[in-house]
Amino acid sequence: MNSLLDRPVSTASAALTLRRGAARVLIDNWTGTSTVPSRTLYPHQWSWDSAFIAIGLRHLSARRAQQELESLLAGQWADGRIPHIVFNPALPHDAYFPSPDFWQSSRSGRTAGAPATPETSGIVQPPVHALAAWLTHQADPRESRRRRFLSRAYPRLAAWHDYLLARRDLGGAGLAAVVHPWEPGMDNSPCWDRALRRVQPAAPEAFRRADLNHGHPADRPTDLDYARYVRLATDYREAGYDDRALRHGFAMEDPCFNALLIVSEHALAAMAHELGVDGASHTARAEELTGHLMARLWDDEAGLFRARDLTTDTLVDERSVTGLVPLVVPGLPHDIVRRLQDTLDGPNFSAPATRLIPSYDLTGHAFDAQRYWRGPAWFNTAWLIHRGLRTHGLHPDAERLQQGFLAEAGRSEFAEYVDPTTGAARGARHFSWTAALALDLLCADPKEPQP
Ligand code: 9WN
Repeated sequence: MNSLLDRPVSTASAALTLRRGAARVLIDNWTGTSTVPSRTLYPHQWSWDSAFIAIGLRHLSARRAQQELESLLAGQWADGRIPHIVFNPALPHDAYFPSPDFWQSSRSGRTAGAPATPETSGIVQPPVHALAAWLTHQADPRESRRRRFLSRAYPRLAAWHDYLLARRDLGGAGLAAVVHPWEPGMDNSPCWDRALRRVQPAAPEAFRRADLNHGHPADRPTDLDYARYVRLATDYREAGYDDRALRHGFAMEDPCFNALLIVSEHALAAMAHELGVDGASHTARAEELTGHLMARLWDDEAGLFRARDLTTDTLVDERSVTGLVPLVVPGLPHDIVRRLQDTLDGPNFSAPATRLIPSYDLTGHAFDAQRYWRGPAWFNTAWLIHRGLRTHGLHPDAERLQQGFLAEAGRSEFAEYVDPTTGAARGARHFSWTAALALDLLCADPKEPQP
């Protein structure tokens, strides 16, 4: 891999140092078939992490980026779901909780279509994969065609989206729902607090956390939160992971999750075009979803999107970065784009010290600058919003965010997240998607066509 590090670049020396550091993280976290988010805290393969990782990895090795996505897709279930974790069988069960013997995918998920191997979790994460696959293809179309990367990935990614819209439209309004706080990827967000309070916690002796072996308790969810996560996952497992067989105790339409589905439908349309098949249904679906997103989740008064709690059929009264990520949707009307831009610049989300975007309202009652998803700034959401700013031609704002991103990623040693008010590093260090997305900002052609 040294040849990758030594590739000639025309950037200034600070950018070169950052680029080398980011490449080093990705090389160190590569297992041979995929990349772990963190060697310590998250030692298996995670779904949306792998998509973000591929987006950066494509600048080091397009082939390795393809393998990253292919190894995730090897864990796909016959019903189309892409599980949120694909477990590494070489690791001991106590390396991470919940482990394969908790999810029991090959046994409890057999009817729903879980593969016999590898073992996986039974829940999902945001569908950013088709976007990642398309960007990976674009990084080296010749290598992609040689390996038939798109023709193998496209049907699987289409099946994934079909699963989300056929099985997860729990509100019956055309959007995909998440059924566990781990599914929107922003696990500990105050957005889920009220709904979680309705969930009966699992008994403390029913599980043993592994995250506190590596993470600081002040950064991580509480034991009570964990007990509720365990209850929801146990109920799902006991229903055979069949979305038709239980009334989910937690069901939300999440703005970020659905925005990524829209962007990924546009990416599927681009892939279909490349493969010479008709992609009109993907474009039509993306447009329909955009209409549903605005009709169901836009809060005009607040100037951002909100999650909808399907148990009460009400919008969640919290301001979170999930409500700003839909800026990444290409077909948003101009007035919504302008309102989102104002919200980004306003008192709830503007953090001048880092120029990053907090995960939760800086003035909110539950704001906590260090506990994950309750305030800290994350690099994947910054990357998505940066892409959205560029998509809508807001280049000076995009440039400012990019400067903040690169400064904080480097200063924090590619931390999992940072305190948005000081830049202090929190969570894991040498975190893969932080490195991958920094690499992408350093290497991507700003004129790259966006699907
Ligand atoms: C549970 C791996 C994952 C990310 C999530 C992030 C965190 C896991 C955890 O780490 O979640 O899936 O144990 O806290 O919230 O977005 O995909 O990096």
